[in-house]
Amino acid sequence: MGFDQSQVKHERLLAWVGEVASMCKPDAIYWCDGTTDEYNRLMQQMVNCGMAIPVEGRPNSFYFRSDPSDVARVEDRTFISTPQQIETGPTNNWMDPAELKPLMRGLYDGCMRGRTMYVIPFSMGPIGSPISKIGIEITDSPYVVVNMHIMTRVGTRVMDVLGKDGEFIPCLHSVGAPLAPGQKDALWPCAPIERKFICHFPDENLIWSYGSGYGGNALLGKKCLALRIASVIARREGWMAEHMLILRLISPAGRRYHIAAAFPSACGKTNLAMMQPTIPGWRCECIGDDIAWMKIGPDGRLYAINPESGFFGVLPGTSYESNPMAMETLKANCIFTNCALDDRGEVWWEGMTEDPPSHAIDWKGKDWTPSCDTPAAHPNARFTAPARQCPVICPDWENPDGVPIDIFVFGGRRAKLVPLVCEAFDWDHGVFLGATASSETTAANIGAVGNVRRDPMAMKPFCGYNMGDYFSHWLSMGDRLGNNAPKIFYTNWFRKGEDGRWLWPGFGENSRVLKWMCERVDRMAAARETPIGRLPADGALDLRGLDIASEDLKELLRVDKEAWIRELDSIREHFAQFGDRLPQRLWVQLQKLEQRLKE
Ligand code: OXD
Ligand code: MN
Repeated sequence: MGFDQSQVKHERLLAWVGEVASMCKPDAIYWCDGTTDEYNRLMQQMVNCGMAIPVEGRPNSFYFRSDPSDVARVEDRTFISTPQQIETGPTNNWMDPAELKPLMRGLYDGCMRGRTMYVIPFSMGPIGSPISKIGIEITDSPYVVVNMHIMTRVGTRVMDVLGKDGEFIPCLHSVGAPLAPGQKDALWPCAPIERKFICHFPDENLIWSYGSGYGGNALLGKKCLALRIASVIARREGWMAEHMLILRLISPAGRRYHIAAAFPSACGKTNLAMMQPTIPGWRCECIGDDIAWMKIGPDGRLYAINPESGFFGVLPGTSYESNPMAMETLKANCIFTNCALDDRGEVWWEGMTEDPPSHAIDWKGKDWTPSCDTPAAHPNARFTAPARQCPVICPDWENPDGVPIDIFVFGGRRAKLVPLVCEAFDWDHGVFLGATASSETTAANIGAVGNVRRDPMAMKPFCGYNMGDYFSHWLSMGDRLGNNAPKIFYTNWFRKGEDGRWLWPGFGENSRVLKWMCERVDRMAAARETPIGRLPADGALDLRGLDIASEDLKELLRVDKEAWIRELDSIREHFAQFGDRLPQRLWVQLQKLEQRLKE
């Protein structure tokens, strides 16, 4: 029944757990051992109180509905707290720790009354890998515990590695809904939006989250630790923590290429990570779908691991057509949050099947039929699935040494202007492409949908320090990698024609674009120089067997100089916000782009 606290010999850990307990005042403390038995027991408790519903037809899978206010990451309520505001930069919300800490202590005071406080020892990355980090999450949410079981490596083995004095990153989470004696619990307890706080104290490697049970706000190993805090540690220690999928592409000759790709939330990262190439003989294996930690190896190349052990993916739009490997991954042992349940008790979401069920209970628990004008599943409904269940998981996905990266891809969702693919002239130009990446916003973050925003390296919501310094870190990694640096590309799968139609079919057909990149690495494919970068030369993209109109292809690869010249001002404005923290080398890149466009 959990890990026995008397076995814990780590004084600092015991002291921290004691401090948190006296502040939050839970009814009980439970140390998680990470066993299947523990998972089953907690799930059963949640089923018994009506919070979880077993899913029909998917063994050991459960369905949850969140509170309607708690459906996505809350960027407005996410803070990076350093003594000097300049250290967090213009893209983060800042608060002085001297102000934020007392405010948070006030909220945490007694916040776990009536609840159990769970202590979750977890490893980001294979346990014991030199790239991995240990965290301890304290939470009062059993939903968080079961999700952490899937998304990270939890339990006794982590405690063994931690020993008496190992380093850990303290992560404190509460749903912010204390219970008075006899008070009935909500099915999804959380605090109202103005009392949600997702706080990071990078100088202390500390995370304090309050008021939300949603994955990105509550599973603290993911965005908070593996990106915001890890990005700060990575800069300090000379490695990289990036919002990137990792995949291995294997050519018919058996040559392996490793690709790490950064796209903003809900731009198809999970689909690309598990993509099934349509080009005969090519195969793809998935290593990770969201986060890459990368270090320079003894041979001077850049090696990547996926710090997570599960996928927390968007359900709407996931189907046997868009992502068959994800659909296979979801057959058992999964958690579904905020989709719909049909009359058989099976999960359903928009885009899953061509025909919707004739009746369902929607994500708010209301009757739903196809004639309703609201969707049955929330657009940011999610699955939590063990990575090992993915049929194309790479045999090296847990290799503690990681895999050597050949190619970086940046991208975003732009209906106009940005071509299907372009290759950077060199590392600095690649960093420029990443630093100016832009995308139309989606449902993964609360706020307006469809605005164009700059999302450098897809890290805008996740970089834990001044983004100007982050760009400098990228440049210095390139300097250290020299000739071993991965080649950098930029893609846009979402360009539309005048008639509003997507011009590129996407999904498995994206393998054609990745193949061109691999051939560029091996100097086997031709490119044409344009002012914005190198694009596939005529005939260089392998389009055999693809039915695509030649005008569509032309439009996909068109570089509209006039429109790009109009884009320069917005890049200048974007760069200007970083003041003297923006590396001069990026201003030089902007000047060069302008010259090339005006030549
Ligand atoms: C995610 C995100 O959940 O980027 O992965 O929002
Ligand atoms: Mn993500």
